Amino acid sequence: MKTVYNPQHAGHAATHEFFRGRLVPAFEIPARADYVLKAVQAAALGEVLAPVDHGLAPLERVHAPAYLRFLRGAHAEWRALGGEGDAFPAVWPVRSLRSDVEPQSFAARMGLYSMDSGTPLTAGAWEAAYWGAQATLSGLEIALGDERRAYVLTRPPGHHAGADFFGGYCFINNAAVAAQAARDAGLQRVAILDVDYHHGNGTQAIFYERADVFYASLHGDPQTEYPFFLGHADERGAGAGLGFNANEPLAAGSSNEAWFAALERLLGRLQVFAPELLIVSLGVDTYGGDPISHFKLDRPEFAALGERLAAFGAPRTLFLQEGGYATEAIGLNVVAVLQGFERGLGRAGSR
Ligand code: OKP
Ligand code: ZN
Repeated sequence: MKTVYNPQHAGHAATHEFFRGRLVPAFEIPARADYVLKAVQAAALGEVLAPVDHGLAPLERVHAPAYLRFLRGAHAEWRALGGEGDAFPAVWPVRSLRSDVEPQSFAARMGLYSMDSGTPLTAGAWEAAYWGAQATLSGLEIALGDERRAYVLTRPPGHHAGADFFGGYCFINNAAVAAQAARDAGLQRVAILDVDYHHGNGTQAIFYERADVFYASLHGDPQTEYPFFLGHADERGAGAGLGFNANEPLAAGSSNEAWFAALERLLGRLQVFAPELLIVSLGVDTYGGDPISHFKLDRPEFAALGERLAAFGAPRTLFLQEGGYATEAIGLNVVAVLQGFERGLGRAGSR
C-alpha cells in the first residue's frame, strides 16, 4: 500500500495544552508522525509519496471560507496583539449568545471558530493542516486509481473539526474533504468508518443531513469521553440523511469483544449501503497503552481490524491518520492495521 506523507506536519509543534486547569506537555506532537513514518518504512509497506497541491477549492467545499481565512491568519493576528507562543481561545458564543455576527475582536473570533481550549493554535498549524488536506486529496487520487487503496500519514488529525470550527487537536476535517472530493469526482456513495477512540463530531455534523455520505463511528461514550456533546446512539441523521449516520458508543474500559461486536454492527449497516469508497478515520488511540483513552486493543486486534476491513470488500479504501497518543507504539499499531489489510486483500485475491 502506498503512503502519502505530509512533511509540513512538523511545523505544528505545540509544547503544552490545557488540562485540568494547568498547562501539561502536549499529546498531539510531531514525534507521533515520525514514529509512524519509521514503522511504515521498516515494514516496507510501499512507496512513500509527497502531497500534490490541489489548492483551497476542495477545502472550501467542506469548510466555510470565512473560517479558512481566519485560520490562515490567526497566529499572525495573535502575535500582532502581543500573544506569546501558541494561541488559545477563552470565550465562546454558547446558548443565547449570537454566533451569526463575526466580531472584530481577535479573542472573540478565536471563540467563534473553536470548540475547546485544548487545541493549541501554533504558528505552523495552518500550513500543517493545509498540507494534511493536500496529502488526503493526493491519497484519494491513488485510491481512486488502479491502486484502489492508500494510507495518508498526517497530523494534526481532522475528525473533530467542523465546517467552521477547530477543536480536539483538529483544524481541517480531512475525512470530510476526501468524502466531498470523491463525490465531486463522480462517486455516488461514500462511507466514512471512524475507529478513533473519540467520536468524530465534525465529520458527523458535516454530513448529518445527507444520504450520499454515511458516517459510522464506534467510540468512547460521550457521557464520559471527549467530545462529550455528540456521539450518542440516537443520532441517526436528519432530513434526507436520516438513516445514514450510525454511532456505537462504548463505555470507557470496554472489552475487545465488545469493540469487535460493535464494529460488526457498523459493517453490517455499511454493507447494505454498499459504498464505492470506504474512508477509514484511523485513530489508534483505542490502544490499551494510550495515555488519554480507555479501550484495550493491542497489536493482534489492530491486525484483525485490518483483515476485517479487507474482507468488507469495498471497491476502494482510503486510510486517514487520526489519533493515537502512545507515541512510540502508534507506528507499530498503524502498520499492524495496514499490513492486516494487505494480508486480507491477498487472501481475497486468491479466492
Ligand atoms: C483527538 B482525536 C486530554 C484532553 C483531551 C481532546 C482529545 C482530542 C482527541 N488531556 N482533549 O480524536 O484523537
Ligand atoms: Zn481520538
